[in-house]
Amino acid sequence: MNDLTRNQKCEMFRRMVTIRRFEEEVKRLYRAGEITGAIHLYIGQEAVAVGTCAVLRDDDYVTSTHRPHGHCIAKVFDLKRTMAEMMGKATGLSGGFGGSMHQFCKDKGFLGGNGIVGGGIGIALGAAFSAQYRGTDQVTVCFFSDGAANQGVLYECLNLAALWKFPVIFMCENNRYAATTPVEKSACTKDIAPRAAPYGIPWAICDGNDVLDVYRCVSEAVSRARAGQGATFIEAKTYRVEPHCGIIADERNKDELTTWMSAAQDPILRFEARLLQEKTLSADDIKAIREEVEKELEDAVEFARQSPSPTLESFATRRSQSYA
Ligand SMILES: Cc1ncc(C[n+]2csc(CCOP(=O)(O)OP(=O)(O)O)c2C)c(N)n1
Ligand SMILES: [Mg+2]
Repeated sequence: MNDLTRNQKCEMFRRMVTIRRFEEEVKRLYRAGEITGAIHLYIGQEAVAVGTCAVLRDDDYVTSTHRPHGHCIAKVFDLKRTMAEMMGKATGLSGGFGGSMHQFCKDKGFLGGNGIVGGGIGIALGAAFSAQYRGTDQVTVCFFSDGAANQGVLYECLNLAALWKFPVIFMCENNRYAATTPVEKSACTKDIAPRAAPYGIPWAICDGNDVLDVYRCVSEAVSRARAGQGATFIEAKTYRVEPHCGIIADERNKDELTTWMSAAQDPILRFEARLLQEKTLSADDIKAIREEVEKELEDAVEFARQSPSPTLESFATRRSQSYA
């Protein structure tokens, strides 16, 4: 994409590496017992969150899923408070009461992860309605995956979004699995995005492992939404590299996994190769970015470890703030 500056591409690369390293660290801390509860890792899908959120403003809205860390980092970019929330600490984005699946940040328009598959879709519709009603040009992006694409709420929301021309983008991350069910066993068609066609909603399919392709596709959708032309449905073809969550056995074909993690498919390696090839970044720049990310991650873990646990009083304060 020629319209992106060096700084923008650099920032996109940094955020993708940050998400990858954050997730690897979460996995390690989970195994060490420092993070508890269920965790769903976003490794392999970094280009979707980053390519999408790079188009958005701070006052645009995002709704997420049970796999929210990547979306949260891409939109909010506060590693300390995100890691503190993972550890259930009072300094966390949700005051330590949300954990992995319920990170939330009103100031940056991050309307939360969601333990209910498809639960974010109706919330996104409400946020889009609110922006339209208030006469702003804010856009809402609703992330969900192939499993959620079979929930009835999606089709109720597509209908209303089309009818009332809501400024909303339905971003379906087709990562090929819903828990252990491959998409071929849950979807009657190869592609999910054309399901928007009968509602008159424009749709597109992008390479979810190519951050620039995601950015291009979302840019068009955001322009349309800001111009009052309504919703878009995007399907990003990607792959969930980690098992569904910490407790479920992974019975996927190992060759499939190897292919998606190869230099030709891994979203970070692909972007890195491109940045080097077009001389946007040098090998030294890449090394420096990776080192900075390590340092920021170390600081975030330390911040989370040193933070206090929430108290009952902080729960009451948080509730009254949330509804203010
Ligand atoms: C309404 C509802 N049904 C079932 C579940 C259990 N569940 C949690 S995650 C998941 C799979 C979701 O798959 P998908 O939408 O493809 O998301 P992905 O895990 O690929 O990100 C299921 C069935 C749930 N949390 N909520
Ligand atoms: Mg899925």
